[in-house]
Amino acid sequence: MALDRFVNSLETMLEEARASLQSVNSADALEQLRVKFVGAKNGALKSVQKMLAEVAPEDRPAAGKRFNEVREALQAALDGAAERFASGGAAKSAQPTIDPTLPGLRPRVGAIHPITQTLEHLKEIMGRLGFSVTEGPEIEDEWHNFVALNIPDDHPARDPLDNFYLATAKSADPSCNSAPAARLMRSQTSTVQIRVMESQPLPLRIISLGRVYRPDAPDATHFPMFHQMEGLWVDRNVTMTQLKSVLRLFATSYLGGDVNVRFRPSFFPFTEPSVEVDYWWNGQWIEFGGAGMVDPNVFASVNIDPEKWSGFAFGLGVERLCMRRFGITDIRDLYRSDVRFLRQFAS
Ligand code: FA5
Repeated sequence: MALDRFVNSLETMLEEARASLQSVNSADALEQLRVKFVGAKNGALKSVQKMLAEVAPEDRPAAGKRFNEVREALQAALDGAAERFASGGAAKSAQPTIDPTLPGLRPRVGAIHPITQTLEHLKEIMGRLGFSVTEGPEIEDEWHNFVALNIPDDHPARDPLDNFYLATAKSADPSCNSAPAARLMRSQTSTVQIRVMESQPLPLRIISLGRVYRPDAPDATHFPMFHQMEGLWVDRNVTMTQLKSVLRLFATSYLGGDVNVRFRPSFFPFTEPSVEVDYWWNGQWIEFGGAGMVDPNVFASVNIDPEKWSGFAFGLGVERLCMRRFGITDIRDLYRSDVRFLRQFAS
């Protein structure tokens, strides 16, 4: 074989290898090129090397020299491409290798918070008992949180240390001497009783669920922010018997037919008579709400004639109901935002 033809074959191969290596875009493709050009068995270099035996003996030293040069150039081109992958070069990031046989990652689906689940469940039960849902604001004035609920000025429930009062700005008008109206984060959902009786025609049968705020020290059953469900039924001849029936029906629907519920005589300024309602759990009575017949003074503050109308009201602690149902023993766990804890209650 003529020297020219041998050198030509060598150079064509080197050119083809360099062109392929320039556009290579994955480590797998690079490995295929390595096998194609320098593979020990059937690589292109090996084939050209076999042709060396056919070169005339006098040309062999020159052919051998050129062969060695091309082999080194080819190896350098392969090394250069391999380095680009090792250092995360453009070629690597341009098209990451994907193994379609690997099992997929299951995306985590969010879950509804146990308190939200409880709120929905309570609405559903009370809806079946004929109560419709109403809402009220979380920032309240003293009229709705106290005055109209028959809680006088000197009542300990109005102590600034027992409520979250908001800082109120003084009027910018210098001629305005009156003190700005006090506002606070509502301490109970009973505020909604007043708002509903002020604005809706009688008879009424409503519930209202939402957040309330008190500066209570957190412990296993207390938190400074919690939820209440308020209920109000005003009609002709509503009685205490109906109140007890509704609360008992509610408790057995929500907590189960075997739940042990008791009513204790108590006092609230806005109901007369008043009771506190407990359920039995883990060897102790847990108070989950207060209730009673609407006090005539409350009716008077919203211009309802107590001679013609009567009503009952109740306010239940939603967290305590939720805890009993889900078997949660510390209220603080509900608000630690620890998804490992909350995920257990995914519905
Ligand atoms: C009241 O808030 C009255 N407004 C309830 C009421 C409404 C009585 C209508 C009569 C008529 P009390 O302060 O007891 O009542 O709170 C009611 C329930 O809220 C309690 O039984 C308890 O379950 C829950 N609760 C009270 N404080 C906390 C707290 N810091 N953390 C969690 N739950 C609480």
